[in-house]
This record gives sequence, structure tokens and C-alpha cells, in this order.
Amino acid sequence: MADEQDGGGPKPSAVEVAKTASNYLRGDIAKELVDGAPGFGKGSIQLLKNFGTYQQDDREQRKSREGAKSIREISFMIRTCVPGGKLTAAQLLAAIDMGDEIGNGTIRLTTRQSIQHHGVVKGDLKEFMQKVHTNQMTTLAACGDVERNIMCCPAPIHGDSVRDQMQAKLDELAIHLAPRTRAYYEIWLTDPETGEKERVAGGPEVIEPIYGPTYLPRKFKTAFALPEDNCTDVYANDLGFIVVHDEGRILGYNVVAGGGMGVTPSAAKTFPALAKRLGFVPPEDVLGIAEAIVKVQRDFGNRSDRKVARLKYTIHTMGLDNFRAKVEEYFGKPLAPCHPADVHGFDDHIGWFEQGDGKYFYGFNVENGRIVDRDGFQLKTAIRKILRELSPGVRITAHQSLLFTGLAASDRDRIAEILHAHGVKTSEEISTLRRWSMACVALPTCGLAVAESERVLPGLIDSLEPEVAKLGLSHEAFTVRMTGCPNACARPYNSDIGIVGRTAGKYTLFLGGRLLGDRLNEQYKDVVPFEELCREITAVLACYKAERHGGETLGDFCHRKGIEGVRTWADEWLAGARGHG
Ligand code: SRM
Ligand code: SF4
Repeated sequence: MADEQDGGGPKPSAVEVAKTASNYLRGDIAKELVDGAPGFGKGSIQLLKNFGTYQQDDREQRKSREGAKSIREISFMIRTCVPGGKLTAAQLLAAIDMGDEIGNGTIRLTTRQSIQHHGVVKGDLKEFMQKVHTNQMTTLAACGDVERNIMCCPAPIHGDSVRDQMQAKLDELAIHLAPRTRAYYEIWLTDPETGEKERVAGGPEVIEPIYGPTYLPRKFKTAFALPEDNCTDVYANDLGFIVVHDEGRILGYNVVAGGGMGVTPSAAKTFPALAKRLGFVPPEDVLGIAEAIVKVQRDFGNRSDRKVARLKYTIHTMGLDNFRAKVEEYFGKPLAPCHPADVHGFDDHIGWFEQGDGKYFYGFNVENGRIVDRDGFQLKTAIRKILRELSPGVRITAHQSLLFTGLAASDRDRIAEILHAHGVKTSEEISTLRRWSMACVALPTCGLAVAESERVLPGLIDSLEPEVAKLGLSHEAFTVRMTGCPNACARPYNSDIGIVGRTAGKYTLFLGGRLLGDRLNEQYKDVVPFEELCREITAVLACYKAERHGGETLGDFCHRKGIEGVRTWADEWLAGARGHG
């Protein structure tokens, strides 16, 4: 229950108070940036998120400082927006260089097609932002209570005018929903040496026409998808546009709203949700309907309790029909009913493909999105070499991986040669299991992690691979998604197998979602020690192998048989009662 204000009505949350007093996100950031302290004050920490910047510390360093619990080595995670995951070789190279020069020597491709750097210290923040700007990219609205990086299928298939039109629509929408505040330029892009006021074109302050002075009650996420290719997990977003097309022409978009994954287990009022089908719009109304939905969320979202401030809760509280009516009022006309088209395919675009203009693209699986050099595994160096030598176009997928585009047929062997020379496998050499797995960042940087994720999933996959092979399931595609807490940054709640951090070393297992992303899974077992995960999952796979119907997918099988049925079967198998224990 939110606190009441003196005059009645719920008290705005601390973040709302900070935003209200911030003068369009400025607050005290500029002042605190040069105050000599290693970090920022509470209000600025919240405002910084709108500039893609999170104050963090390495949680392992914390532990190792005996008797000095309160001392933390503060550094920053910075997220750069990459709308639709589209960038150039030069931009990715610059991002990798910045990781080496200013960050922790790695970069991270995210589940929403953007890039994260970790380990940037306060004194280097401004230089970092200026480099991002020089690289023609931005961190503005990569995090915070605004529209985040908008997702779209990144596959560069020329001659597929539907995909082209969809990708172009994303670009329009990203510009339309971008915050207009000049705070970003004032704080980060002024030149302290020359005292120059702004490096970029000046002009009068523009009051936020869409967001207003307090922006949105919470983060807001949007994705585009094709019915035949839901590679962006459109139903996990606050707002989704599913293309309706016929013979190469986009007829319009089915609009879905109110998806979101994060839950707080201790707060029963929170839940994961898939977006609900709201209505259909022609292409020229995409910007208008998006703006109307954002504004309804701005005006009716909960501003006192951030746990229930996402659009999914606004819809839950208002009821879908009332929400639709309010959206229609803001939109200025009624919404047509949804077209029957819905998602029915999913492609991660991994592998070698013709792109329709005589050239090729190569979908390269980056395990958990981490671009790093380690002993015997020089992934960062290999990617640098590919980018410098072949100058491909680059796309980031919603599965934390890369597409190298515009390649010649002969580049295929060269890419394999470069990868092998650096101890890296090609996408064709990794298992289907690994290809479809993904983990969130979690420890040591994420302040919300209760368990490991990115650092332990590869090992779990190592142990599962032989079990999957023994069961003859090596070619089955199913999603395994792991997170270090229930906030669900790797979207575990609509996957075939979801593994969600419960407490240190222990996880909740979920089953019954699917690759298609249009069904939530259900809790299968709770508080499972990490060491038990391989056995538990193998038992589920054994059940699937024994009892599936025809080409049924893992998620569909678990859904049909029911969680209880799978559990009983798998437990008997584990106990040896089925002769396999
Ligand atoms: Fe996330 C918070 C990382 C995609 C739901 N997420 C965080 C923070 C910033 C932790 C924090 O608040 O202190 C994590 C930074 C960790 C670090 O050290 O880097 C973080 N989220 C990520 C990324 C990098 C995970 C990854 O491995 O790729 C993804 C960045 C996406 C991007 O480029 O914008 C990321 N986060 C997601 C997704 C997936 C998606 O959007 O498709 C979700 C679930 C969908 C959703 O939003 O509901 C997600 N992140 C959350 C939540 C829970 C939100 C909620 O409504 O309950 C939080 C916590 C919060 O907002 O309070 C969170
Ligand atoms: Fe951190 Fe939790 Fe998100 Fe993982 S799911 S990155 S642990 S907030």
C-alpha cells in the first residue's frame, strides 16, 4: 500500500519527487559530476538512468574488503541505444575500443539489441558520453522512465519490402518517442576546456511534448515483429506492433499492449504478463497510436508505487476495455479490431544466409552477449579483425548475438578462419542447446542479482550437452533462459525452460513457455540448488523424449502434459523407478 499524502491521495515515490524537481532531468548531475566524490547522491542516481547510466559497484570487491562493509568501489554501467540493433562496423569497433580504454575491457550485447559497458569510473563518464556522441550514438533513454531501445527484427533481407518498411517505421517511432530535453547535451556534451556551452546545435529548450516534466511512471518498452518471425519477443513488451502484410505490402499492424516480465516474489500484486491484443492500425497511424498509449500510461500509471507502475498494471487496474476506450480518446478515433494475423514463427538468424542482393549475412552466436578476450578464447580480437578486414554491416539480435551483413560468398571461409585462429567456434559448431540459451548479466555488477547467471550458464550447458545427445534431442530447438533474480532480464517467463535466481546458488525452474514467446511458463520446482539443475532438466527432457507426440516442441509438450504430470514422471525417473535413474 502506498503512503498517503497530507492532502489525501497516494504520496509520490522518491523517484517521482526527484523527477519533478529535476527541471527536465537535470537535477544536480552537472554539479555532482565535478564534486570529487566517487559517486552521486540518491536523486542523481535515479536521474542518471535516463542517460543510460547506472551507478554500481563490483559486489565481489565489496565482500573482500573485510571490516569495511560500507566501502564500495563505485563504477558505472552505461547502456547505449541501438534502435533495431542496427549499427556500422566502425560504431561497433569504437564501442569495443571504449570498453578497453574506459570500461572493464569487455562489452555486452543485450537482450534488447543494445550495448552495455561496465566499470566506467565517475571521472571518465563525460569523456565516455562524448565518445558515444562522436560515434553518432546516444545513451539518452537507454534506461529510465521513458521509451527504451525499440526492438525490431534485424535481418537485412533486401527485396523483402515488408521487413524494410517495418524497419523504417521503427526508425520513425524511435525519433518520435525520444525525449527532447536538452539536459543530455548540457550535462555531457559541453566542453569544460573551452567553456563552450553546447557542442551540438543550440536552440531553445523544448518542453517535452509527449512526456511532460515528470516523464513516465516507469520504464516503457516497444518492439516490432513479423508474424512469421517473432525474434523480438513482441509479447514481452509494454507495446508491440505485429505486422499484417499481404503480397509484399504492409496492410497495417496489430497493436498489443501491457507485456512485461519482472516480478517481486514477496509482493503478490506483481506478475509477469504477455501483452494483450488491442486493435489494428494502418501504417500511417503507428506513431499516433504509440503516442496515445504512452500518454495514457503517463497520465494513469501508478506514480506512488514503482512495483506496480508498468503499463501491465495500469491495464490490470483499468480493465482492458476501459484502457482501450481511454487510448481511443487520446488517439482521437476508434481502434479497428485486431486482424487475425498472429505470431507463428521465430528465427534467431544464426548461420549463413543470402540477403537478396547478391550478398550474404552471417548470424554469429555470441554466448550471453559478452564480447571478451580470455585465455585461449580471443573473441574480442576475432570480432575486431572481422570488422576491420571485411567492414561488414552489423546488427545486434534480441538474443544477444551479432549479424555481419553485406558479405561476399568468399567471406564465409575467412570468417571461420579468423574465429578458429582465435579459439572461437563458428555458429555451426555450437550445439542447438547453447544457441538457444541466454543469460542476464547478474553478478558481479548487477545490484539486484541474488544468484549467478551469465557466469554459470555456459557451465550448465556444458553438462547438459552430453545428456541431450544421449537422449537423441541434439537437434531440438528450445529456449533455456537464466536470470540472477526474478526481474527477468533474459525473458525467462515465456521460455521453454526458465531458470530464475531465487537465492545464492538456488533457482526456480519454470516449464511450458515456448520459442514463439506467446505463452507464459509455469513454476515446476523451487529452490533447486545449481548443482541439481542438470539432473532436473535431464529428467524433464527424458519425459519429453518418452512421451511427446510427433514433432511437438518441449514447451508444447510440457503445456499439454501439465506441470504436475511432468514432475511425477521426472521424479520417478530420477528415483530409478523408470529404469534410468
Ligand atoms: Fe533488465 C534492471 C540488465 C533487459 C527487466 N536490468 C536491470 C538492471 C539495470 C539492474 C538495476 O536496475 O540495477 C540490470 C543491469 C545489470 C548489469 O550489471 O548490467 C539489467 N536488462 C538488463 C540487460 C542488460 C540483460 C542482458 O543480459 O542483456 C538487458 C538490457 C536491455 C536493453 O538493452 O535495454 C535487460 N530487463 C530486460 C528485460 C528483457 C526485455 O526488455 O526484453 C526485462 C524483462 C521485460 C520487462 O521489462 O518486464 C528486464 N530489468 C528488468 C527489471 C524488472 C522490471 C519490472 O517491471 O519489474 C529490472 C528492475 C527494475 O526495473 O526495477 C531491471
Ligand atoms: Fe540483474 Fe536480475 Fe536483471 Fe539479471 S534479471 S540483470 S540479476 S536485475
